[in-house]
Amino acid sequence: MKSWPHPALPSLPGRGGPVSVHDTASGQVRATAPGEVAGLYVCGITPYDATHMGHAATYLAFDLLVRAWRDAGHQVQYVQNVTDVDDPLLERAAATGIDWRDLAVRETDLFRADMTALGVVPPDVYLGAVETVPRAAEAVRGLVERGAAYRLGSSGDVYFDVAADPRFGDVGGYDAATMERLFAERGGDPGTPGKRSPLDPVLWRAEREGEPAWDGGSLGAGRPGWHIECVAIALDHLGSGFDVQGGGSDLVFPHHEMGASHAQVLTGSVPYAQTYVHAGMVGLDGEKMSKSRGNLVLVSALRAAGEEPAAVRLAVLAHHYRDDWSWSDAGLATARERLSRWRSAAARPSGPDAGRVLDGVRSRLADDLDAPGALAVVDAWADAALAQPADADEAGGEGTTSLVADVVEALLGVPLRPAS
Ligand code: 5CA
Ligand code: ZN
Repeated sequence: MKSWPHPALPSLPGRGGPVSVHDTASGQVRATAPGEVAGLYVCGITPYDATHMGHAATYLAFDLLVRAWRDAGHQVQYVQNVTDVDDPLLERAAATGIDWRDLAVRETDLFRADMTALGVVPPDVYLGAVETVPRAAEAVRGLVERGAAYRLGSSGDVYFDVAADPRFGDVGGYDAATMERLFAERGGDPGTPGKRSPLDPVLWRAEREGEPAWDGGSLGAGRPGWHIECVAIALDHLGSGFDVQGGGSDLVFPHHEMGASHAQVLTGSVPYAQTYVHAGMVGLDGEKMSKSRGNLVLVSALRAAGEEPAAVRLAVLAHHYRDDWSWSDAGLATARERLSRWRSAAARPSGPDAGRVLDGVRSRLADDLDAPGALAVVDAWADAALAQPADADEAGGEGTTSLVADVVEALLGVPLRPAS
């Protein structure tokens, strides 16, 4: 699947230091320790509706990680999926009388346009579930061969036996009751009769009347379960033990827990990912923003209303990626003002010491992607620049404003120069 165009990344003097992020599995902020190539898998959209600010915030969080890793001298192998066949997509397509494939294409196109506008660095590998069904089916057959999966006689569906992974539960660290609750809330089927454990997730859903299906070889016709799709793509393009598995915090359980277990049993290698990084949930009026609730602020609607993407970006970056927060017009207004101040300061011929901005933004981002801290560094510089008479002979001298503009564009993705 094609991804989207790469934003400009001005080069900066020197290098950023090692990047630490919060790991859900250990509950600690830990240094990522990639080799030359840093491996990142971020769970992509289910394209049955337009991108909302919650999705955008999650992709912006990992965009900061990619930028910080690049600045630290790593190449980044960034892999993302599109869940372009799944129950909610099929249901929405049926309800609106549109072919599910057309719906997925339409919403994925809109997502690409939104990501391009927001200056999000694209994944290097962007793959749909549909185009990777054969790989997912192979992974399911591998789990059957290892005795970690079983077929339900009633439906022919194949389930993963969570007891096959002694480390099951390590990603989220939840107790059994919480796992059961979250499993039921987030697409699982704890009540399906005949399962060994209520938590066992489906690996291969046998063909149903009116649903798309693919040849699964010994599995019969059907389609893969959600978790194994991501695992098949990640193992193919990153291999076991890659650096960061990312997504929103609603994916900790069951999605990332099950994915880790599938992969660990399939490969015999532990851990699946070195670090599990989760972005907080963005809400509106105190409720999680979600397609199913319909309380959405869409990136495309903001763009259509003439909102500048750089302001939208700053409205998101004013929040730490791990926090849950609510989108508001007031937050967007603050972001517009900030953008305008930064631009006024950057338009001056010179300003205060830019090296402190470079070091400060680098060190804030290296510390668990502290975007609000990075914004405060730039705010302090802009305030000092604007407080000086326009013709003052500044300490930083010529080139300072240009370096600050490069720092802000390369590390925060916010262009300060007038569009040429
Ligand atoms: N296709 C699956 C992942 S394989 C999926 O969860 N799709 S999604 O469209 O529902 O969400 C896409 C990404 O946005 C996921 O990483 C999800 O965790 C994140 N996300 C969804 N809702 C929110 C929200 N309200 N706030 C922050 N992130 C969110
Ligand atoms: Zn996923």
